[in-house]
Amino acid sequence: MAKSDKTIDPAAKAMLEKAAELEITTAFDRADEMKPCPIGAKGTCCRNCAMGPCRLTKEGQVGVCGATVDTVVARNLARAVAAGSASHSDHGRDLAFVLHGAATGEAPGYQIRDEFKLAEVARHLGVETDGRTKEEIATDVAEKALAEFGKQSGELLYLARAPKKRQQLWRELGIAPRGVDREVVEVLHRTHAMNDQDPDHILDQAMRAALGDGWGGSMLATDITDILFGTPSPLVTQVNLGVLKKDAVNLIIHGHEPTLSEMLVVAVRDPEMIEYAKAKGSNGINVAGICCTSNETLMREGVPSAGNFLHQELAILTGAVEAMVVDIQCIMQGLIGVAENFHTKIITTSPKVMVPGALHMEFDEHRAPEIAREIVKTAIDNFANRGPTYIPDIQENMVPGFSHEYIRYMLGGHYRGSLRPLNDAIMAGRLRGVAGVVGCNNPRVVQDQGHFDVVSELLKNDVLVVQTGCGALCNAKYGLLQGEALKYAGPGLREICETVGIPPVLHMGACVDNSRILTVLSEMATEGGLGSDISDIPGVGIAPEWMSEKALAIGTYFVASGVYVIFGVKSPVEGSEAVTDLISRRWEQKVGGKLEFEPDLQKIVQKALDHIDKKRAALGLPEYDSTRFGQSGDRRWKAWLKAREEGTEVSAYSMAGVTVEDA
Ligand code: XCC
Ligand code: SF4
Repeated sequence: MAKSDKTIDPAAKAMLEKAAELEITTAFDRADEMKPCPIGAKGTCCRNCAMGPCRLTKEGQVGVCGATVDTVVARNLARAVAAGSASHSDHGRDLAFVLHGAATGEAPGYQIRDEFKLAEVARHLGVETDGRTKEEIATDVAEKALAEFGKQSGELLYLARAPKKRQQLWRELGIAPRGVDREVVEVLHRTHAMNDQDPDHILDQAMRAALGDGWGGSMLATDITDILFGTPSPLVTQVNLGVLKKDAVNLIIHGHEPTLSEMLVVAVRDPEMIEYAKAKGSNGINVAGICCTSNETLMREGVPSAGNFLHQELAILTGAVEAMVVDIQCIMQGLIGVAENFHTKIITTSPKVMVPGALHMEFDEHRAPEIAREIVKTAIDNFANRGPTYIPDIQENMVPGFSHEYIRYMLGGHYRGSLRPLNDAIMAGRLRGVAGVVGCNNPRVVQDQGHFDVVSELLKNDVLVVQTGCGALCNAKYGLLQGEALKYAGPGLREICETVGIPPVLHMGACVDNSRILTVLSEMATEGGLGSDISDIPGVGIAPEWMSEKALAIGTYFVASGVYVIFGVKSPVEGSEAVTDLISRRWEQKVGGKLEFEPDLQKIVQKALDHIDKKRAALGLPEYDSTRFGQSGDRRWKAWLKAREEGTEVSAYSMAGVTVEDA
């Protein structure tokens, strides 16, 4: 495959050509050179003990211990789900510690920015709020949250946020998570060599651990992040490599936790720092994000995004990055090799993540502002070492920040905030259904093609799309996360977007914020008109370009919550027909949701639409008919589009403010 065929992103294409010219390899090349192990790819390699590793390649073959291929495949999937759950949840735990520090004054620089959210979370966690200071409440909230991780019995408090019917089902099946950590540990215990051997039983525990992530660790991560840094609401920012500046110090924040990156944003905006940067010959400091750190900071602070997962090495290839500051997760070790060709410093900051060859400047929440300033200063001092630069002049506007609170507010206002209009739109057939399209990039498939093709096709079919993680950053690059994207929408969806004043693709945050989607689904199910459980809703979850174990955890908690989830790329359980059947047909009988792997993008869309239509029929809703809607139209919106066509500068933000009254 020609280098430029590995991505649909013109900025990435340009950078891959640059990489070829400079003879620097990236993940795009390494994916070609590294053929995936055919046995591991199917999930049929077991290395859980030293009697193996056992590679089960022939029909009926068993491991030295006698383990069948079905057991091995199930164990491998369960372990991946546990690792993914552990990652999100450990991130959530660290945020709870920061909240505790912010409340007690031990973490100077952090504040309780969102008192409304604090009160809401306190209510969910059973923390008394009457007559108490926000610090007192936050201390208790942090302690209650931390206790959720180490809880040994009972069940997670947040399960009460799911529809009643769903909670009941979890209890009946014995998969209601007790404590976040306990369920992960139990997966590891059960999948240890020669322990739990029944695939169905093993994977029940995988669901339990995943639920502990979705309705536990991740949901706490989201909530606490909102308390500390504010609940997102729409704003305008930019995405793609063109956000890097030729004349400024460029600092990239990459990874997942917003704790340090928020402090870095404060530090780069400090006039003293800006002066220092100017004294060093630059024209100021520019900060941009990659991966989920980017999602966190762009929706709260408007920090532009340099791109999604596969852009991390490409950003360094611009030669314009003084420092890439990383914390946890999705950090390619290949960054070091690429950075060696330039002046770029890779700075690790998490006590959990060290990379040989990187500069380690450890983050400590007790002196966060000071460390942030040291890091920014290191980047500024590196500006003088910059060589030739090459920044593709490509960027796009995007409107991120659709938290579930904001969605409720935009649909019903401050006093009558509700998801009622959304349910009504689905019931009437203006919206065929909803889809969450999330997850990574994967160099085994063309970068961004899956996300773009699937989402644009769903929009055409009047499906409202919400996105998180690298999928959201992907489609932002192609203009789908702004008002102009209505050109992709079918007539009914367009009407809804015009009326409410939203883009057809809603950015809901980072990967831990998939928990926001759970909250929306739960509210849709209890609002009335769309059944009484998440599994009744005409909706799907899709991860077209997944690569991470975290994606498997997310997929699994959505399935266990009742959602049909389709993953692209390839199946990690291909080696076992029994497990493939178990996580689809059997799980659908059990929990109402199912997990399927489907590499063909067109088939993904077809399966999604078929499922949505099936759910519509089960609810007795009118059959979807695209010709029934789309006759109305917001005049201001049309004028806006026209102005845009004529080349008049109109900010996409004006869209976010368009209300029914304006129409
Ligand atoms: Fe990582 Fe969250 Fe995947 Fe992106 S989407 S590649 S996990 S950064 Ni989460
Ligand atoms: Fe082989 Fe069984 Fe050991 Fe796995 S647990 S490596 S299948 S002997």
